[in-house]
Amino acid sequence: MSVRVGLIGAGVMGADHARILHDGVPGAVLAAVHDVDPARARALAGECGGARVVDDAAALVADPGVDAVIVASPDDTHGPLALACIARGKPVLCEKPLAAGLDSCRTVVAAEVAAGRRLVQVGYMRRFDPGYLAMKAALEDGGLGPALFMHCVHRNAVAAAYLTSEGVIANSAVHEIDVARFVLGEEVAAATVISPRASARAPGRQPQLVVLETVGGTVVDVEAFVDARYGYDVRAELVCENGTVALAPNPPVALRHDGRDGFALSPDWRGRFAEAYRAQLRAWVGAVASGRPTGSSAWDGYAASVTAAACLDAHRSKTRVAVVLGDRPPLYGRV
Ligand code: ISE
Repeated sequence: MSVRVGLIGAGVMGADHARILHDGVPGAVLAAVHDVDPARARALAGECGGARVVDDAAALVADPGVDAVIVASPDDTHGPLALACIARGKPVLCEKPLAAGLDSCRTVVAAEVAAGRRLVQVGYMRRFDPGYLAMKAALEDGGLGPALFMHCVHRNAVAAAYLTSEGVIANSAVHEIDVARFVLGEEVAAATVISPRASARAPGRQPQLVVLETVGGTVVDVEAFVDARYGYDVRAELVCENGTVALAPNPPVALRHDGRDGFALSPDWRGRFAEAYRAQLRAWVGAVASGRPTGSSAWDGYAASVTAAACLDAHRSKTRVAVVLGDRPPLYGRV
């Protein structure tokens, strides 16, 4: 029997999830869509197999024809909707962040712990990217020895005018926070942030250099620059005691066109991480069907948000700030 998925939020990411689900996630069907703009919900539902349009987000969660929910609505709705799904015992794939604000993140974790089972997966899709998975496998294989550095680059071609210097950390670099915890299998102990001047094209926000120290002593540096113009560019290299492992810099084919010889870059994350998004949805649907959770947990979502908040403190105070997570509930196993 197919998992009947309800989608809340038919914007950029919601539409992407709906299309991937419709195009081919075995064992799942898009059953219902809600958006604050009903016309947008109707258009997406029509494009993706004619799902029902539901007027109200709470009604979609409660709908007996919906087995599991994708939340891709604005950040401040994530926490309340995750709580509603937990209360109904419905699995939820929630776009990042887990919730707006650390108190709200803690409330979601506490509700899940009280429910006694993992229902929340946070959409940190890089955990399903073949490159990061291979990097993690290479580290775990042991031949490279312990990791010393993880060097990361996160560049967007363009970003919304409203994105601030803080948003560069909380909205973009937070992906490196999550994936560094995933690859290294460790929590972050402290954060420092250094900011260059703003670029002329975006005088209202500065690029950021985030430096994280893990509890085991690995240093992770992240250049986050959302006005790079030339394309979407994400890189990572792990430097270990006996060697290095890096994400392959180029797609499988090189292009000669228009007087140039080189590699095409995606304009944004949907193309660069297309495989990761598909694998994430497949894994989530598999987890819903089997009852064995996967991906970034509510605790991972909380830890990423606490670490991002420490980075924001470090950015404001220009000091090194400790990351304090508190005790990890047994429900979540190890990092
Ligand atoms: C965006 O919100 C995302 O989540 C993308 O994955 C990230 O690369 C981008 O920088 C963010 O703005």
